[in-house]
Amino acid sequence: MNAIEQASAHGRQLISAASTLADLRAVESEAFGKRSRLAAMTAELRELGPQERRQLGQELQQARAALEELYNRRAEELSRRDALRRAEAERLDLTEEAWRFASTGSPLAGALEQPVPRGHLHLVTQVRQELEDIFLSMGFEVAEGPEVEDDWHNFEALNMPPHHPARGMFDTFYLKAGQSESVVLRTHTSPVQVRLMESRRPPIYAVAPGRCFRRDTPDATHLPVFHQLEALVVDEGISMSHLAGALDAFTDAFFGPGRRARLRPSFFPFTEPSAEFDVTCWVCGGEGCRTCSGSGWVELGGCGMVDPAVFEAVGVDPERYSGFAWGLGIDRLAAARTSLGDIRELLDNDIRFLTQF
Ligand code: FA5
Repeated sequence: MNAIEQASAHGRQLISAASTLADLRAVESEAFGKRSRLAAMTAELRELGPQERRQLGQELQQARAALEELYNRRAEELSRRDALRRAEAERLDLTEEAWRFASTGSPLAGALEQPVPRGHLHLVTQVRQELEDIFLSMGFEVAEGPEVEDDWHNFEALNMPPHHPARGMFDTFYLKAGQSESVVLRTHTSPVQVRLMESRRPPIYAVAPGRCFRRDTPDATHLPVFHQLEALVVDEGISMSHLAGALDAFTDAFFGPGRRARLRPSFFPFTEPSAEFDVTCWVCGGEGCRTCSGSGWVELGGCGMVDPAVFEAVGVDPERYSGFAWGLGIDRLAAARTSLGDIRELLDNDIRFLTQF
């Protein structure tokens, strides 16, 4: 019994002397494992008679169990202490005092002085903001509308009732919401025209930039997610010459002199007459290339005089008011300004490309 008590005391002493988890693990075997005095005594039990063997065997087992319990408790305590020590070592002291110290004396000083690389707005965002500035300076207000639209605003109020063939011009993403095909990702910014006219009386002089979505196959001039800048002017006595004049003023402000633009007759259900607005190709200068499909011109937007059917849908008196509208492609404007041959590059996220702008 005395020997068992001594072996236990030795084990307890080893366990409590360990000051880290690693130290503790290192003494486990000697404290109560294979290399312990208790293990040696258990081996010697063989030499005793059955009565003594049973009794001492039990004592040895209890002593071992007590040491094991002590070991586990100590392990828990040390692991908590280790975690605290690690957290303390990894703590960042961001007080002004610590900062001053670091930026003077310590090896950290160099690292802190490295300039943090600054990002900047994406080219499309820069162009969008510039367009807003141009039109604000021309007396327009900037409006916006939702990207998830209902059928009324995206199509019907724009003189495209259900099954109207012109809906085919817009390869639409439908959302699973409400009645079948009643909620769409807007295919253009023209629904903002409808919202503007529904919410107030003329005069209206507004532009509305925003994201649009179409199931278009990406190519040099098309993206499935792109941006348009809608314009809407509704007032008494507005004519096509106001539309042409506003586009001219915009072309000069955005491109500077030297870029040729033209209006080409076209069709949209919500404008009459309608036109397309083209500029000379920025890649070939008008000679014909892949970007302009050989024509020398690239289409930047559609425009026209607001169709009286649209005025009627939103409750504006077509006898009293007239108006013009357009939708320009912002991504194409960005490409035109930077002579970009392929607008897919805008989405490649190649830092070498993006840092040029
Ligand atoms: C429209 O979207 C009409 N809502 C424009 C409009 C507004 C006409 C108001 C009359 C009055 P269109 O589908 O042509 O029209 O698109 C207009 C412009 O958006 C295009 O000229 C082009 O610059 C840009 N655009 C259209 N689809 C894409 C696309 N997939 N990727 C990039 N730009 C596009």
